[in-house]
Amino acid sequence: MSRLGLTETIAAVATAPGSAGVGIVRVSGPDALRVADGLFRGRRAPSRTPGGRFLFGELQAEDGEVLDEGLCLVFRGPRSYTGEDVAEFQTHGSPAVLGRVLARALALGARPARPGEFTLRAYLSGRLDLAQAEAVLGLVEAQTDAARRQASLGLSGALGARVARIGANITRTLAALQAMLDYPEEGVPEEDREGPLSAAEHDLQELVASARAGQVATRGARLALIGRPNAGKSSLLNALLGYERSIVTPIPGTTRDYLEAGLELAGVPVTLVDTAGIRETADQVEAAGVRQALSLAGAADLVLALEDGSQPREALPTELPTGARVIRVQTKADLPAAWSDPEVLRVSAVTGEGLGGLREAVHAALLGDAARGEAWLTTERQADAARRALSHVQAARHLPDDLAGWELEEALRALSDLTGRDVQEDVVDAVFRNFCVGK
Ligand SMILES: Nc1nc2c(ncn2[C@@H]2O[C@H](COP(=O)(O)OP(=O)(O)O)[C@@H](O)[C@H]2O)c(=O)[nH]1
Ligand SMILES: [Mg+2]
Repeated sequence: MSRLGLTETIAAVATAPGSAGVGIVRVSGPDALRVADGLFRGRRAPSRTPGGRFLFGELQAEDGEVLDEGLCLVFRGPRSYTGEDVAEFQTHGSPAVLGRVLARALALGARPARPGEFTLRAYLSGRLDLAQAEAVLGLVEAQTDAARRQASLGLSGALGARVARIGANITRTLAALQAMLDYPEEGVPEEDREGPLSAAEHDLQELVASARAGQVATRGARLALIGRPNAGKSSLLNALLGYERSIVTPIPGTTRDYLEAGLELAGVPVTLVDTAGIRETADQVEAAGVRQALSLAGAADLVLALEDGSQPREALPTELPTGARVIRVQTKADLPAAWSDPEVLRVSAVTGEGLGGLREAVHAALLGDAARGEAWLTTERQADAARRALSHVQAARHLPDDLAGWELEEALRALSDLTGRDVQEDVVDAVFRNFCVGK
Protein backbone atom coordinates (compact mmCIF):
# COMPACT_ATOMS: atom_id res chain seq x y z
CA MET A 1 0.00 0.00 0.00
CA SER A 2 1.47 3.29 -1.02
CA ARG A 3 1.97 6.08 1.42
CA LEU A 4 1.26 8.41 -1.44
CA GLY A 5 -2.29 9.28 -2.26
CA LEU A 6 -2.88 11.30 0.88
CA THR A 7 -4.13 14.06 -1.38
CA GLU A 8 -6.98 11.75 -2.37
CA THR A 9 -10.26 11.66 -0.54
CA ILE A 10 -11.39 8.16 0.42
CA ALA A 11 -14.80 6.73 1.26
CA ALA A 12 -16.15 3.43 2.56
CA VAL A 13 -19.01 1.86 4.45
CA ALA A 14 -17.65 1.56 8.00
CA THR A 15 -20.31 -0.75 9.41
CA ALA A 16 -20.64 -4.51 8.83
CA PRO A 17 -22.50 -5.84 5.78
CA GLY A 18 -26.14 -6.76 6.35
CA SER A 19 -29.12 -4.95 7.85
CA ALA A 20 -28.82 -2.96 11.04
CA GLY A 21 -30.56 -0.07 12.75
CA VAL A 22 -27.81 2.32 11.75
CA GLY A 23 -25.09 2.21 9.12
CA ILE A 24 -22.14 4.52 8.65
CA VAL A 25 -20.39 5.82 5.54
CA ARG A 26 -17.10 7.49 6.27
CA VAL A 27 -15.31 10.00 4.02
CA SER A 28 -11.81 11.31 4.77
CA GLY A 29 -9.40 13.59 2.98
CA PRO A 30 -8.97 17.12 1.74
CA ASP A 31 -12.28 17.02 -0.18
CA ALA A 32 -14.33 15.25 2.49
CA LEU A 33 -16.47 18.26 3.41
CA ARG A 34 -16.98 19.26 -0.23
CA VAL A 35 -18.20 15.71 -0.92
CA ALA A 36 -20.49 16.06 2.11
CA ASP A 37 -21.90 19.34 0.74
CA GLY A 38 -22.90 17.52 -2.45
CA LEU A 39 -24.47 14.60 -0.67
CA PHE A 40 -26.18 16.11 2.33
CA ARG A 41 -28.88 18.78 2.76
CA GLY A 42 -29.31 20.09 6.26
CA ARG A 43 -29.70 23.34 8.14
CA ARG A 44 -26.15 24.22 7.15
CA ALA A 45 -23.60 23.03 4.61
CA PRO A 46 -21.10 20.62 6.20
CA SER A 47 -18.21 22.70 4.86
CA ARG A 48 -19.56 25.67 6.87
CA THR A 49 -19.96 23.67 10.04
CA PRO A 50 -17.27 23.71 12.72
CA GLY A 51 -15.54 20.42 13.57
CA GLY A 52 -17.00 18.21 16.27
CA ARG A 53 -20.63 19.00 15.33
CA PHE A 54 -23.37 17.01 13.70
CA LEU A 55 -26.17 18.01 11.37
CA PHE A 56 -29.53 16.35 10.81
CA GLY A 57 -30.82 16.29 7.23
CA GLU A 58 -31.34 14.38 4.00
CA LEU A 59 -28.93 12.39 1.92
CA GLN A 60 -29.59 13.09 -1.72
CA ALA A 61 -28.87 11.46 -5.05
CA GLU A 62 -27.56 13.54 -7.98
CA ASP A 63 -31.09 14.28 -9.25
CA GLY A 64 -32.25 15.37 -5.79
CA GLU A 65 -34.00 12.14 -4.89
CA VAL A 66 -33.92 11.62 -1.13
CA LEU A 67 -31.96 8.43 -0.40
CA ASP A 68 -32.55 8.52 3.34
CA GLU A 69 -32.56 10.93 6.24
CA GLY A 70 -29.78 10.84 8.74
CA LEU A 71 -26.88 12.58 10.42
CA CYS A 72 -23.71 14.12 9.06
CA LEU A 73 -20.86 14.29 11.58
CA VAL A 74 -18.24 16.90 10.76
CA PHE A 75 -14.61 16.60 11.89
CA ARG A 76 -11.88 18.97 10.90
CA GLY A 77 -8.26 17.85 10.70
CA PRO A 78 -6.14 17.42 12.68
CA ARG A 79 -8.90 16.75 15.23
CA SER A 80 -10.34 13.64 13.63
CA TYR A 81 -9.64 9.91 13.60
CA THR A 82 -7.46 10.15 10.48
CA GLY A 83 -6.04 13.58 11.24
CA GLU A 84 -7.73 14.85 8.05
CA ASP A 85 -11.12 16.43 7.40
CA VAL A 86 -13.72 13.70 7.89
CA ALA A 87 -17.46 13.49 7.25
CA GLU A 88 -19.42 10.55 8.60
CA PHE A 89 -22.97 9.81 7.52
CA GLN A 90 -25.25 7.86 9.80
CA THR A 91 -28.16 6.42 7.89
CA HIS A 92 -30.49 3.47 8.25
CA GLY A 93 -28.27 0.45 8.06
CA SER A 94 -29.41 -1.37 4.95
CA PRO A 95 -27.07 -2.38 2.13
CA ALA A 96 -29.40 -0.53 -0.28
CA VAL A 97 -29.13 2.82 1.52
CA LEU A 98 -25.43 2.50 2.29
CA GLY A 99 -24.63 1.39 -1.26
CA ARG A 100 -26.32 4.45 -2.75
CA VAL A 101 -24.72 6.87 -0.25
CA LEU A 102 -21.28 5.43 -0.96
CA ALA A 103 -21.85 5.52 -4.72
CA ARG A 104 -22.81 9.19 -4.46
CA ALA A 105 -19.68 9.99 -2.44
CA LEU A 106 -17.58 8.29 -5.11
CA ALA A 107 -19.37 10.16 -7.88
CA LEU A 108 -18.53 13.39 -6.05
CA GLY A 109 -14.82 12.62 -6.28
CA ALA A 110 -13.90 10.28 -3.43
CA ARG A 111 -12.29 6.94 -4.25
CA PRO A 112 -12.98 3.63 -2.47
CA ALA A 113 -10.84 3.23 0.65
CA ARG A 114 -8.55 0.24 0.84
CA PRO A 115 -8.63 -2.09 3.88
CA GLY A 116 -7.38 -0.25 6.95
CA GLU A 117 -6.75 2.95 5.03
CA PHE A 118 -8.46 5.23 7.56
CA THR A 119 -6.26 3.85 10.31
CA LEU A 120 -3.22 3.98 8.01
CA ARG A 121 -3.86 7.70 7.61
CA ALA A 122 -4.11 8.06 11.39
CA TYR A 123 -0.71 6.38 11.59
CA LEU A 124 0.84 8.48 8.82
CA SER A 125 -0.46 11.68 10.37
CA GLY A 126 1.16 10.69 13.68
CA ARG A 127 -2.07 10.28 15.62
CA LEU A 128 -1.39 6.59 16.28
CA ASP A 129 1.80 4.57 16.44
CA LEU A 130 1.92 1.12 14.85
CA ALA A 131 1.24 -0.71 18.11
CA GLN A 132 -1.84 1.46 18.59
CA ALA A 133 -2.97 0.72 15.04
CA GLU A 134 -2.64 -2.99 15.85
CA ALA A 135 -4.71 -2.33 18.96
CA VAL A 136 -7.44 -0.79 16.77
CA LEU A 137 -7.51 -4.02 14.78
CA GLY A 138 -7.56 -5.94 18.07
CA LEU A 139 -10.61 -3.98 19.24
CA VAL A 140 -12.41 -4.56 15.95
CA GLU A 141 -11.71 -8.28 16.13
CA ALA A 142 -11.95 -8.86 19.90
CA GLN A 143 -13.90 -12.04 20.60
CA THR A 144 -13.29 -12.16 24.33
CA ASP A 145 -13.15 -9.68 27.17
CA ALA A 146 -9.47 -10.47 27.72
CA ALA A 147 -8.76 -9.56 24.08
CA ARG A 148 -10.79 -6.36 24.32
CA ARG A 149 -9.01 -5.33 27.49
CA GLN A 150 -5.53 -5.73 26.00
CA ALA A 151 -6.47 -3.95 22.79
CA SER A 152 -7.97 -1.11 24.76
CA LEU A 153 -4.82 -0.78 26.88
CA GLY A 154 -2.75 -0.81 23.69
CA LEU A 155 -4.84 1.90 22.09
CA SER A 156 -4.65 4.08 25.19
CA GLY A 157 -0.88 4.17 24.75
CA ALA A 158 -0.20 2.07 27.88
CA LEU A 159 1.98 -0.31 25.86
CA GLY A 160 3.85 2.62 24.32
CA ALA A 161 4.46 4.03 27.81
CA ARG A 162 5.75 0.67 29.06
CA VAL A 163 8.17 0.51 26.13
CA ALA A 164 9.22 4.13 26.63
CA ARG A 165 10.16 3.41 30.28
CA ILE A 166 12.47 0.63 29.11
CA GLY A 167 13.93 2.86 26.41
CA ALA A 168 14.65 5.59 28.96
CA ASN A 169 16.80 3.21 31.02
CA ILE A 170 18.75 2.11 27.97
CA THR A 171 19.25 5.71 26.86
CA ARG A 172 20.57 6.61 30.30
CA THR A 173 23.23 3.90 30.12
CA LEU A 174 24.08 4.81 26.56
CA ALA A 175 24.57 8.46 27.51
CA ALA A 176 26.87 7.43 30.36
CA LEU A 177 28.87 5.20 28.00
CA GLN A 178 29.25 8.01 25.51
CA ALA A 179 30.38 10.42 28.22
CA MET A 180 32.94 7.80 29.20
CA LEU A 181 34.31 7.69 25.64
CA ASP A 182 34.77 11.46 25.79
CA TYR A 183 36.27 11.41 29.31
CA PRO A 184 37.74 7.90 29.67
CA GLU A 185 39.50 8.69 32.94
CA GLU A 186 36.14 9.20 34.67
CA GLY A 187 34.79 5.67 33.97
CA VAL A 188 31.08 4.85 33.99
CA PRO A 189 29.46 5.13 37.40
CA GLU A 190 27.90 1.82 38.39
CA GLU A 191 24.50 3.43 39.05
CA ASP A 192 24.39 4.60 35.41
CA ARG A 193 25.30 1.26 33.93
CA GLU A 194 24.30 -1.82 35.90
CA GLY A 195 21.19 -0.37 37.54
CA PRO A 196 19.31 0.89 34.50
CA LEU A 197 20.45 -1.99 32.33
CA SER A 198 19.39 -4.70 34.71
CA ALA A 199 16.06 -2.90 35.13
CA ALA A 200 15.71 -2.77 31.34
CA GLU A 201 16.56 -6.45 31.05
CA HIS A 202 14.06 -7.41 33.74
CA ASP A 203 11.30 -5.28 32.19
CA LEU A 204 12.02 -6.68 28.73
CA GLN A 205 11.83 -10.24 30.07
CA GLU A 206 8.42 -9.48 31.54
CA LEU A 207 7.35 -7.84 28.31
CA VAL A 208 8.44 -10.84 26.24
CA ALA A 209 6.64 -13.16 28.68
CA SER A 210 3.46 -11.09 28.30
CA ALA A 211 3.37 -11.91 24.59
CA ARG A 212 2.24 -15.45 25.31
CA ALA A 213 -0.68 -14.22 27.41
CA GLY A 214 -1.43 -11.48 24.89
CA GLN A 215 -1.59 -13.91 22.02
CA VAL A 216 -3.64 -16.39 24.02
CA ALA A 217 -6.08 -13.59 24.86
CA THR A 218 -6.41 -12.59 21.22
CA ARG A 219 -6.25 -15.82 19.27
CA GLY A 220 -7.10 -18.36 21.96
CA ALA A 221 -5.12 -21.36 23.15
CA ARG A 222 -4.62 -25.01 22.19
CA LEU A 223 -4.70 -27.57 24.97
CA ALA A 224 -3.56 -31.11 24.22
CA LEU A 225 -4.77 -34.03 26.36
CA ILE A 226 -1.94 -36.53 26.54
CA GLY A 227 -1.53 -39.81 28.38
CA ARG A 228 -1.46 -43.60 28.16
CA PRO A 229 -4.42 -45.45 26.64
CA ASN A 230 -7.38 -45.53 29.06
CA ALA A 231 -5.96 -42.68 31.18
CA GLY A 232 -9.34 -40.96 30.72
CA LYS A 233 -8.45 -38.35 28.09
CA SER A 234 -11.62 -38.62 26.03
CA SER A 235 -13.75 -38.71 29.19
CA LEU A 236 -12.10 -35.55 30.53
CA LEU A 237 -12.58 -33.78 27.20
CA ASN A 238 -16.28 -34.66 27.29
CA ALA A 239 -16.58 -33.59 30.93
CA LEU A 240 -14.97 -30.20 30.23
CA LEU A 241 -17.20 -29.71 27.18
CA GLY A 242 -20.36 -30.86 28.92
CA TYR A 243 -21.35 -33.16 26.05
CA GLU A 244 -20.16 -36.42 24.51
CA ARG A 245 -17.80 -35.29 21.79
CA SER A 246 -15.26 -38.10 21.92
CA ILE A 247 -15.88 -41.85 21.99
CA VAL A 248 -15.19 -43.44 25.37
CA THR A 249 -14.74 -47.20 25.79
CA PRO A 250 -12.87 -49.43 28.24
CA ILE A 251 -10.84 -50.73 25.26
CA PRO A 252 -7.35 -49.20 25.25
CA GLY A 253 -6.48 -47.52 21.94
CA THR A 254 -10.02 -46.29 21.15
CA THR A 255 -8.86 -42.84 20.06
CA ARG A 256 -6.39 -43.33 17.20
CA ASP A 257 -6.81 -40.10 15.31
CA TYR A 258 -6.99 -36.78 17.12
CA LEU A 259 -10.06 -34.60 17.42
CA GLU A 260 -10.64 -31.02 18.44
CA ALA A 261 -13.43 -29.22 20.24
CA GLY A 262 -13.79 -25.58 21.21
CA LEU A 263 -14.95 -24.08 24.47
CA GLU A 264 -14.47 -20.88 26.43
CA LEU A 265 -12.40 -21.25 29.54
CA ALA A 266 -12.24 -18.23 31.86
CA GLY A 267 -12.78 -15.75 29.05
CA VAL A 268 -10.34 -17.36 26.65
CA PRO A 269 -11.33 -19.41 23.58
CA VAL A 270 -9.70 -22.80 24.05
CA THR A 271 -9.35 -25.64 21.57
CA LEU A 272 -9.14 -28.98 23.35
CA VAL A 273 -7.26 -31.64 21.41
CA ASP A 274 -7.93 -35.28 22.27
CA THR A 275 -5.11 -37.56 21.17
CA ALA A 276 -4.28 -41.22 20.80
CA GLY A 277 -3.04 -42.84 23.98
CA ILE A 278 0.73 -43.07 24.11
CA ARG A 279 2.15 -46.60 24.29
CA GLU A 280 4.46 -48.89 22.38
CA THR A 281 2.38 -50.59 19.75
CA ALA A 282 2.82 -52.83 16.72
CA ASP A 283 -0.36 -51.48 15.12
CA GLN A 284 0.71 -49.08 12.36
CA VAL A 285 -2.37 -46.90 12.57
CA GLU A 286 -2.07 -46.59 16.33
CA ALA A 287 1.67 -45.91 16.09
CA ALA A 288 0.99 -43.06 13.67
CA GLY A 289 -1.54 -41.71 16.18
CA VAL A 290 1.08 -41.83 18.94
CA ARG A 291 3.59 -39.88 16.83
CA GLN A 292 0.89 -37.37 16.02
CA ALA A 293 -0.04 -37.03 19.70
CA LEU A 294 3.54 -36.11 20.56
CA SER A 295 3.74 -33.52 17.81
CA LEU A 296 0.37 -32.06 18.92
CA ALA A 297 1.78 -31.82 22.44
CA GLY A 298 4.74 -29.90 21.07
CA ALA A 299 2.53 -27.44 19.20
CA ALA A 300 0.04 -26.87 22.03
CA ASP A 301 0.10 -23.86 24.33
CA LEU A 302 -0.48 -26.21 27.22
CA VAL A 303 -0.44 -29.97 27.75
CA LEU A 304 -2.71 -31.78 30.20
CA ALA A 305 -0.73 -34.92 31.04
CA LEU A 306 -3.21 -37.48 32.36
CA GLU A 307 -2.49 -40.53 34.48
CA ASP A 308 -5.03 -43.10 35.62
CA GLY A 309 -5.37 -42.65 39.39
CA SER A 310 -6.99 -46.04 39.91
CA GLN A 311 -4.08 -48.02 38.47
CA PRO A 312 -0.45 -48.35 39.59
CA ARG A 313 1.53 -45.45 38.22
CA GLU A 314 3.35 -46.06 34.98
CA ALA A 315 5.49 -43.48 33.19
CA LEU A 316 4.95 -42.64 29.54
CA PRO A 317 7.20 -44.70 27.26
CA THR A 318 8.32 -41.45 25.58
CA GLU A 319 9.28 -38.07 26.93
CA LEU A 320 6.96 -35.16 26.18
CA PRO A 321 8.48 -32.66 23.75
CA THR A 322 10.90 -30.32 25.49
CA GLY A 323 9.56 -26.85 26.13
CA ALA A 324 5.95 -28.03 26.41
CA ARG A 325 4.14 -26.51 29.36
CA VAL A 326 2.43 -29.24 31.33
CA ILE A 327 -0.26 -29.57 33.97
CA ARG A 328 -0.25 -33.06 35.52
CA VAL A 329 -3.63 -34.59 36.17
CA GLN A 330 -4.63 -37.73 38.09
CA THR A 331 -7.90 -39.06 36.67
CA LYS A 332 -10.74 -41.19 38.05
CA ALA A 333 -10.73 -39.51 41.47
CA ASP A 334 -14.08 -41.21 42.19
CA LEU A 335 -12.32 -44.60 42.31
CA PRO A 336 -9.97 -45.71 45.12
CA ALA A 337 -6.59 -44.07 44.47
CA ALA A 338 -3.71 -46.40 43.61
CA TRP A 339 -1.18 -43.63 44.25
CA SER A 340 -1.01 -40.06 45.42
CA ASP A 341 1.18 -37.12 44.53
CA PRO A 342 0.63 -33.62 45.97
CA GLU A 343 1.98 -32.08 42.75
CA VAL A 344 -0.79 -33.60 40.65
CA LEU A 345 -4.39 -32.36 40.34
CA ARG A 346 -7.05 -35.00 41.01
CA VAL A 347 -10.16 -34.95 38.85
CA SER A 348 -13.06 -37.22 38.06
CA ALA A 349 -14.80 -37.06 34.73
CA VAL A 350 -17.66 -39.05 36.27
CA THR A 351 -18.47 -36.89 39.33
CA GLY A 352 -16.92 -33.62 38.15
CA GLU A 353 -14.68 -33.49 41.22
CA GLY A 354 -11.61 -31.30 40.67
CA LEU A 355 -12.77 -29.83 37.35
CA GLY A 356 -13.10 -26.33 38.84
CA GLY A 357 -9.54 -26.51 40.16
CA LEU A 358 -8.34 -27.75 36.79
CA ARG A 359 -10.01 -24.84 34.99
CA GLU A 360 -8.31 -22.41 37.39
CA ALA A 361 -4.93 -24.05 36.89
CA VAL A 362 -5.35 -23.80 33.10
CA HIS A 363 -6.29 -20.15 33.36
CA ALA A 364 -3.31 -19.37 35.57
CA ALA A 365 -0.96 -21.22 33.24
CA LEU A 366 -2.27 -19.42 30.16
CA LEU A 367 -2.72 -15.88 31.45
CA GLY A 368 -1.46 -15.73 35.01
CA ASP A 369 2.18 -14.94 34.38
CA ALA A 370 1.49 -11.58 32.78
CA ALA A 371 1.32 -8.82 35.36
CA ARG A 372 -2.21 -7.66 36.07
CA GLY A 373 -3.18 -4.22 34.84
CA GLU A 374 -0.20 -3.97 32.50
CA ALA A 375 -0.36 -3.72 28.74
CA TRP A 376 0.77 -6.91 27.01
CA LEU A 377 2.28 -7.57 23.63
CA THR A 378 -0.50 -8.85 21.42
CA THR A 379 1.08 -9.57 18.04
CA GLU A 380 3.98 -11.70 16.86
CA ARG A 381 5.48 -8.59 15.25
CA GLN A 382 5.62 -6.86 18.64
CA ALA A 383 6.97 -9.98 20.37
CA ASP A 384 9.74 -10.31 17.79
CA ALA A 385 10.85 -6.72 18.33
CA ALA A 386 10.84 -7.15 22.12
CA ARG A 387 12.91 -10.34 21.88
CA ARG A 388 15.47 -8.54 19.69
CA ALA A 389 15.68 -5.67 22.16
CA LEU A 390 16.17 -8.13 25.02
CA SER A 391 18.97 -10.01 23.29
CA HIS A 392 20.84 -6.75 22.55
CA VAL A 393 20.52 -5.60 26.15
CA GLN A 394 21.76 -8.97 27.39
CA ALA A 395 24.69 -8.81 24.98
CA ALA A 396 25.53 -5.28 26.15
CA ARG A 397 25.64 -6.35 29.79
CA HIS A 398 28.51 -8.74 29.06
CA LEU A 399 30.57 -6.46 26.85
CA PRO A 400 33.21 -3.93 27.83
CA ASP A 401 31.97 -0.34 27.96
CA ASP A 402 33.40 0.65 24.61
CA LEU A 403 31.59 -2.17 22.78
CA ALA A 404 28.30 -2.13 24.68
CA GLY A 405 27.11 1.10 23.05
CA TRP A 406 26.44 -0.49 19.67
CA GLU A 407 24.28 -3.20 21.26
CA LEU A 408 22.30 -0.57 23.16
CA GLU A 409 21.68 1.44 20.02
CA GLU A 410 20.38 -1.75 18.37
CA ALA A 411 18.16 -2.38 21.41
CA LEU A 412 16.67 1.12 21.07
CA ARG A 413 16.08 0.52 17.37
CA ALA A 414 14.22 -2.70 18.17
CA LEU A 415 12.06 -0.84 20.70
CA SER A 416 11.21 1.80 18.15
CA ASP A 417 10.24 -1.02 15.76
CA LEU A 418 7.94 -2.32 18.46
CA THR A 419 5.91 0.86 18.70
CA GLY A 420 6.53 1.40 15.00
CA ARG A 421 7.31 5.09 15.01
CA ASP A 422 9.79 4.79 12.19
CA VAL A 423 9.60 1.43 10.44
CA GLN A 424 9.96 0.09 6.93
CA GLU A 425 7.03 0.48 4.58
CA ASP A 426 6.59 -3.28 4.09
CA VAL A 427 6.17 -3.75 7.86
CA VAL A 428 3.44 -1.10 7.86
CA ASP A 429 1.77 -2.67 4.84
CA ALA A 430 1.77 -6.09 6.50
CA VAL A 431 -0.03 -4.66 9.54
CA PHE A 432 -2.73 -2.86 7.57
CA ARG A 433 -3.33 -5.75 5.20
CA ASN A 434 -5.25 -7.49 8.02
CA PHE A 435 -7.77 -4.69 8.41
CA CYS A 436 -11.25 -4.57 6.96
CA VAL A 437 -12.41 -1.85 4.58
CA GLY A 438 -13.92 1.11 6.43
CA LYS A 439 -11.54 0.99 9.43
N1 LIG B 1 -14.78 -44.25 37.31
C1 LIG B 1 -14.27 -43.50 36.35
N2 LIG B 1 -13.99 -44.05 35.14
C2 LIG B 1 -13.46 -43.27 34.17
C3 LIG B 1 -13.21 -41.90 34.39
N3 LIG B 1 -12.68 -41.38 33.25
C4 LIG B 1 -12.62 -42.40 32.37
N4 LIG B 1 -13.08 -43.54 32.92
C5 LIG B 1 -13.18 -44.84 32.27
O1 LIG B 1 -11.89 -45.23 31.80
C6 LIG B 1 -11.97 -45.87 30.52
C7 LIG B 1 -11.12 -45.14 29.51
O2 LIG B 1 -11.64 -43.82 29.35
P1 LIG B 1 -11.32 -42.93 28.06
O3 LIG B 1 -11.85 -41.59 28.33
O4 LIG B 1 -11.78 -43.62 26.83
O5 LIG B 1 -9.74 -42.93 28.11
P2 LIG B 1 -8.70 -42.52 26.96
O6 LIG B 1 -8.27 -43.80 26.32
O7 LIG B 1 -7.56 -41.88 27.68
O8 LIG B 1 -9.38 -41.58 26.02
C8 LIG B 1 -13.47 -45.86 30.17
O9 LIG B 1 -14.00 -47.13 30.54
C9 LIG B 1 -14.03 -44.77 31.02
O10 LIG B 1 -15.38 -44.98 31.33
C10 LIG B 1 -13.52 -41.35 35.68
O11 LIG B 1 -13.31 -40.16 35.97
N5 LIG B 1 -14.03 -42.19 36.61
MG1 LIG C 1 -9.63 -41.72 24.00
